[in-house]
Amino acid sequence: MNRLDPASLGRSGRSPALDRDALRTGVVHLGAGAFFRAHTAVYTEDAMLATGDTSWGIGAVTGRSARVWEQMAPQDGLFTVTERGSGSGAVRVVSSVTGTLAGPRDPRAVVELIGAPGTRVVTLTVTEKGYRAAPLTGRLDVRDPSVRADLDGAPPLTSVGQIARGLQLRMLRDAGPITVVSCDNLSGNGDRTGALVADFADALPGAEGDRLRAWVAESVCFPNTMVDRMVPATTPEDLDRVEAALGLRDEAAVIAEPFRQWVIEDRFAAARPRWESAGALLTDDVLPWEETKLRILNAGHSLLAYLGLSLGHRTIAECAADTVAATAVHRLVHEEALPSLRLPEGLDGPAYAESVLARFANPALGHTTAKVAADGSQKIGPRLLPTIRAVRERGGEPRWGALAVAAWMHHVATAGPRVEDPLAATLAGLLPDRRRAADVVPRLMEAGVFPGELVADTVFTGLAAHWYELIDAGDTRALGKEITL
Ligand code: CS2
Repeated sequence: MNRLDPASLGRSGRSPALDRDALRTGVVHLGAGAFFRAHTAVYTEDAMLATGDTSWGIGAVTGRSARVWEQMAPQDGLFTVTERGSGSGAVRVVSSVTGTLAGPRDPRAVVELIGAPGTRVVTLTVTEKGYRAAPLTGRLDVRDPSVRADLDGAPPLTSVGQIARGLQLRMLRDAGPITVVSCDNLSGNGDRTGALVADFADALPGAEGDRLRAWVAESVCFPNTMVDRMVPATTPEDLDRVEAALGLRDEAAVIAEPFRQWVIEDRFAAARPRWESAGALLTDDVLPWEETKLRILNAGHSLLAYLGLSLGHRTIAECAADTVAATAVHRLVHEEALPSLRLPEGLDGPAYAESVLARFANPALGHTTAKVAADGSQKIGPRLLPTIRAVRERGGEPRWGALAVAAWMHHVATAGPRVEDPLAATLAGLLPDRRRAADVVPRLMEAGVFPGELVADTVFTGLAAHWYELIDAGDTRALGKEITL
């Protein structure tokens, strides 16, 4: 079977939606994984199609694994998105990527691309852990060996290093202002990225850092954004199904739910794609959107994944169909998350929450609990802790937030050193020999994930220990009784 690329597509009587000869690279994207392909790349293609302005082709930079480069580069950046769920559509060929760079193999080319005068926007989806920030402070972890190497002048491999060195090149060449758009699930993701770049500059020797910092303050914007689309990992069966539908082999195919959303703070240092013509919302107040999505969708997702794993479920949809897990997530979002939020203007909170729960139940998506459970040490903070703190500030008991934390701890204790988490070694090192609640919960409270005030809060830690015990006992009836009470 022929591989998807512009020529094979042409031979099959079709052509990419965009005129590839007219495309210029205006955007550099760091972290060209499945989410980027199903979200940012689609919005950018739609914006170019709607406006006819083809100067926003994307130079896509892959992360640590060479796999993504091997998927995309031989296809000249073409790939497909297939929607699964109600109203699911055909296999769509996306053509907004103009080139694919393997970040680890070609770090100098990444810096060069960010420094190119035609580049006016950098977008990034590098996941929570990709920022190399300490979970509790959000500051750049300058003791991390890769961060250190980037600071010492090696061709940069970390995302913050790539951005900072790219900006430095723009400064030196006078290539003009640029906007860096973080699209990861962190609250205040743009502000955080800006602060990390400033931390990087501060850690550079003397005048070099001062100069970079001053130029960035003057010439770079870091708008906050909220991104949303559930994108599972593509499976070999998915690839075969796409091949059957397309008539060509697409190794870079992605599967996604039909829903997508992007809310972007309208704060740009230079020109940008007209993403609003592709359905994005440009606004000056993104924080309520970010917080609402993180505390309802992402927090609910994490609770379903951790509790679901302890109940033996493989997919999020199976969890959503399980009365015990579904009730727990319903109670987390309605009883604790919603009352803690400043909602975006005009958004009906309970209706939003219900629409999110309905999306979890999408049986066609095949989103696995294992994928959502990954990197918990980086996800608990932005998703769950603000809700838990808000409940405590009101003098309440954060039952459902504590259940999510306990379920995460149980997952960590069960997986041991095999847990998929950048802090895996630290977490495994903290685990006591005896895996009882009284031993595990206080130890994992010291993982650097929970702030001192929560570690010292016996109402919170007591609830976590209680839930941990119930989960660990494996008595689903007893657990169900408490949750549905
Ligand atoms: C998920 C997110 O894997 C996870 O942690 O909660 O990737 C989620 O699917 C997206 O944020 C949805 O927009």
